[in-house]
Amino acid sequence: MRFIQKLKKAIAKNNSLLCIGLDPDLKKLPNSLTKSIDSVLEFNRRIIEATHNFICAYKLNSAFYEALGPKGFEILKATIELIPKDIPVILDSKRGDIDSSNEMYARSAFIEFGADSITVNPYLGVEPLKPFTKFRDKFIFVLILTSNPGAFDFQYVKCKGKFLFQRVSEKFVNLSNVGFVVGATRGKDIKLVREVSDEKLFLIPGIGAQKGSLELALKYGVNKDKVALINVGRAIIYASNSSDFAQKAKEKAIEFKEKINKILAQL
Ligand code: NUP
Repeated sequence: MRFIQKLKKAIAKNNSLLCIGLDPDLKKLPNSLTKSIDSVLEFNRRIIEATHNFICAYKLNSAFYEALGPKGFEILKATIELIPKDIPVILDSKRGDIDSSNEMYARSAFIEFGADSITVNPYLGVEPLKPFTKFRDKFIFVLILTSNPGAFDFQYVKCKGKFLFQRVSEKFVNLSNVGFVVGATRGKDIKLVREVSDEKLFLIPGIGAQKGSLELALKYGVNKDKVALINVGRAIIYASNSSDFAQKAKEKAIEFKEKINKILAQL
């Protein structure tokens, strides 16, 4: 099924725009599990089991799996297989290279790991991203305006009267199966990206641990159908460091889902 259809169904089924970031960090695993690579799949399994009815997607940052070495790749694949088939999976690997190399990154994400979507870096240009977009049932999220302080180094450089991130978003506006990553910490600047298109789907990280504003993220981030993906990682998956971690993650997920829906109802 196409990413967008799968996402719409999951949003409707669970009445949720929440996307959970499954970024397992050995140091932060709960004390009830060994802080070793052997616990990672079990940790993910328990979080998925506890939360999958309250979210519309999972986002897995591949760095957290690659950092575990060869076994990490197996855990990444096994985690994706654990996720119910009706919930879309976004692989946050921020790929982006020349086209022949992107061909391999796309194969890896979509065929080998079975992800529904991937994040990509636009720095090498629009054309080299074709190997990703030619998978018509998949979806790419292009980094436009990121949540980290370093966003100011390049993304806010003025370029023919606008910020570079606006110019980048304009380049992708007419491509289908392409959405934008915008950081919740960017507040009202998200509006500058939304002005480029009232249709594009935004993936919005930076809520919770990075203290972005959920109100502003939704106010300026949702499209004309009132849809955006609100990603929360650490604030949910590490809600407790003892044996109740899955239950606490579930409670946090419900709390975020309800907060999102309350704000949406007022927009
Ligand atoms: O601009 C971005 N900011 C950001 O935090 C783009 C991202 N892809 N991310 C990712 O979102 C980050 O790498 C991490 O995987 C997740 C945020 O997690 P957390 O701060 O909710 O724990």
